[in-house]
Amino acid sequence: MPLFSVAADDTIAAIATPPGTGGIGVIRISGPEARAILARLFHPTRRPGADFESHKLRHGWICDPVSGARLDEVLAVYMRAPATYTREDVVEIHCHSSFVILRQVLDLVFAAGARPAEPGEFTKRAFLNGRIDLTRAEAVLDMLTAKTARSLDLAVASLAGSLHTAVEQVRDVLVEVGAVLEVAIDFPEEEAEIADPLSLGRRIQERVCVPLADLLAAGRRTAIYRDGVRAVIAGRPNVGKSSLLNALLREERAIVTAVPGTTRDSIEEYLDIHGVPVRLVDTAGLRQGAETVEAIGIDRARRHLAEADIVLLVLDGGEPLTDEDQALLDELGGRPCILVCNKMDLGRNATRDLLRARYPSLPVVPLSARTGDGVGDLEKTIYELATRGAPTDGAVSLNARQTAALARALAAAERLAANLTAGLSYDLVSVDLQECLDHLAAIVGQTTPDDILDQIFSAFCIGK
Ligand SMILES: Nc1nc2c(ncn2[C@@H]2O[C@H](COP(=O)(O)OP(=O)(O)OP(=O)(O)O)[C@@H](O)[C@H]2O)c(=O)[nH]1
Ligand SMILES: [Mg+2]
Repeated sequence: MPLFSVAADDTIAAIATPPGTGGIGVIRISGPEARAILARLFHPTRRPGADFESHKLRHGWICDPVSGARLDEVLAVYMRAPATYTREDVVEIHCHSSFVILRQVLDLVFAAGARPAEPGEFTKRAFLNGRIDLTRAEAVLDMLTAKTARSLDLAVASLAGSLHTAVEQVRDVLVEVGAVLEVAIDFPEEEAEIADPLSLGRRIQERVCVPLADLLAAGRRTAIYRDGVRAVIAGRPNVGKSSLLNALLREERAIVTAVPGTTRDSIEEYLDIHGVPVRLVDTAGLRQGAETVEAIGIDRARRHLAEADIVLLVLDGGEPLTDEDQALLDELGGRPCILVCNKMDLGRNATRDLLRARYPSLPVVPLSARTGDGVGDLEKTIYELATRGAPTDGAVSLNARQTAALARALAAAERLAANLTAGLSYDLVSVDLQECLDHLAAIVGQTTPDDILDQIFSAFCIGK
C-alpha cells in the first residue's frame, strides 16, 4: 500500500458510460458525501423512508430538490466502503442514456456537493486507497483501450495480477538476501559464516536476473498485441488499393472507381489480424503531375508512408510493371514491405513471376481484391511480418514505463550478482540491491512519484 495515501475528503462524480445513444447511462459518485447526495436527489418508488441497503439496486426517480421536478426514472445503488471500486462510499445512478438527461442529473449531483472527477480519478483512488497496485491500475487502462481479444486477454491477466505477482516474487528474494547482508554487516567477525558471497551471487543470478530477463522477453513478445502496427497501402493510381482496404475490412469502406486518382484523403481503419491490432491506411495513388486536391492527398500519403511499420505496396498483376511501379519498388523495397500483386482474377501471371524473380527477399502475395482470393494469405503475411516469426506466447504485457523500470532493475541485479561474485564489500553491494528494489517498487506503485502517477491516470477517460 502506498505510503503517501491519504483518504480523499471530497466527493467526485462523472458520467461513467461512453457518450452517444444507448440503453442506459451511468453516473458514478465516490467519496464521503456519495450517500447523502443520493438521498437528496433520489425518490424511491417503494419504502420511501427506508435506509439504503449496501449493494442493492433500488428503483425510483431523480428529482430536482429545489423545483421538485422529476428528471428521470432510474435504478440507483449505494455501495458502502470499503467493498467498492475506490474503497470509498460509491453510488451509481443508472439513467436513460441521453446526454441531456445525464448532464442534468450530473449537474444536480454537483449542486448537491460533488465535484467533477478528473480523468482516471476513480481508478487513482482505488490505487491510492490500496485496493489495486499500479500494475493493475494500468491494466484497467489497457482493458479500456484494448483493440483485439488477444490484447484484452493480456490486460485481464495483468488485472488479475500476473505482473504484480512476478515482481513480488523477485522482491521477496531480494529482501531475503538483503536481510542476510545486513546481519553480516552488523557482525563483521562472523561475516564468513553468515553469508557466502558466491552462493548469494548465484541466488541473485538464478532467482532475480533470470526471472527479470524472462519477464522482459515475454513483454517484448506480447508488445505487438498492445501496440499493434501501422500498415500503409501504397501504389500508383488504380492498382486496387482501396479495393484491397475494403477486402481486408470486409466492407465497402472506401470509394472504388475505374478512374485513376479516386482516393484523395487517407482512410484509416482498425483491423484485427490474428489478435494483432493493425491500423490500416489507404492512401492516394502516388503519381507525378496531379492537380491540387490530389497532390495534397499524395503529400499525405507520403507522410503516412514515413510512419508505416509495414508497407503494402500494391501492383496491378493484370498489367506489366510501369516506370511508376518501378520507382516505388526502388523507393520502398528496402522497408518492411509486402508486394501485393492484385487483380489475379484476370488470369495473368507475368508480373507476379517477375516480382518473385526480381525480389526474392520480399514476400510477394498474389490476390484478387475483387474476388477475395488470396486475402487470407496477405493477412498471414502481415501477421508474420508484424510478429517477425517470434513466438507470441506469455501472459505478461508490459507498457513502456514498466519495461524501462524492469530493464533498470535487471541492470542493478546483474551488477549485484557480479559484485557479490567478485567479493566486493557487503556495504557496497547493498547499494545495488537497494537500487534493484527501488525500481521494482516503482513498478507496483509503492515509490512512484506523484507527477508520474498523474501522467498515468490522466491517460484514462473521465468516469473511469
Ligand atoms: N479485375 C479486377 N479489378 C480490380 C481489382 N481490384 C480493383 N479493381 C478495379 O480497379 C479499379 C481501381 O480500383 P481502386 O480500388 O479504386 O484503385 P486505387 O488503387 O484505390 O485507385 P486510386 O484511389 O485512384 O489510387 C476499379 O475499377 C476496381 O474495380 C481486382 O482484384 N480485380
Ligand atoms: Mg483508392
